[in-house]
Amino acid sequence: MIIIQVAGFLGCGKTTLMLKLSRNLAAGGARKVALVVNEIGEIPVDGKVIAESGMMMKDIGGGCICCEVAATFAKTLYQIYKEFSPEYVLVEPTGVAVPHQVSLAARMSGRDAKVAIGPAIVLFDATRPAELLDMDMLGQLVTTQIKDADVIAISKVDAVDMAAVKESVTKVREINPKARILNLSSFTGMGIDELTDIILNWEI
Ligand SMILES: Nc1nc2c(ncn2[C@@H]2O[C@H](COP(=O)(O)OP(=O)(O)O)[C@@H](O)[C@H]2O)c(=O)[nH]1
Ligand SMILES: [Mg+2]
Repeated sequence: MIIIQVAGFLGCGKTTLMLKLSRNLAAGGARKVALVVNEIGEIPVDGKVIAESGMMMKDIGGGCICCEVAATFAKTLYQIYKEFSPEYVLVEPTGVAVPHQVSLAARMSGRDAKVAIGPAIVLFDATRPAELLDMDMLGQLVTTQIKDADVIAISKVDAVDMAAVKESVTKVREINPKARILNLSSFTGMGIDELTDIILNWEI
């Protein structure tokens, strides 16, 4: 069971991407995919939509899965493994979560749930690069998220021009020289197949 997190600051498009990506990964039922969403006052996922497409979804509230409710997260992963045994679990942490801590928390369910950690995908909202990186506290958080990423998706590229996309790419590249960077729009579908291929071919 491979755990893939879709991280990034509040409003950058995580939930919207998770829905598209999970469908793509599931490939009409060819693969089993579960979703875990950790929400603290964020826009909830429509559980009915998920259930209809044969996937499993768990919602964890009451704190952050990388700290306060890490144990609940680990238990939830174990439960998913026992009940559903999917190939992939897509995890949406809260906007303030730090990817390596989420990975650590996922490992806590470890041996029992036969968990392997897949790529940490971090979204970077192309519509507000300055806001995300230049403010003091937020800038530090977003910088840490970017540093922790295996894959950085410049999100909402449909809403900005190419120059703005390039500006975001340059900024995140400075912070993380190693991560794979791709352009994403969950509205047009751009980047979704590429992201799916990255996940399917990821070497654990
Ligand atoms: N233009 C554009 N807007 C998007 C895209 N993906 C999400 N959004 C919008 O961004 C807002 C936040 O999206 P959401 O998925 O809830 O972000 P989250 O807080 O990171 O889970 C919503 O109004 C979405 O409709 C995209 O690819 N393009
Ligand atoms: Mg969300």
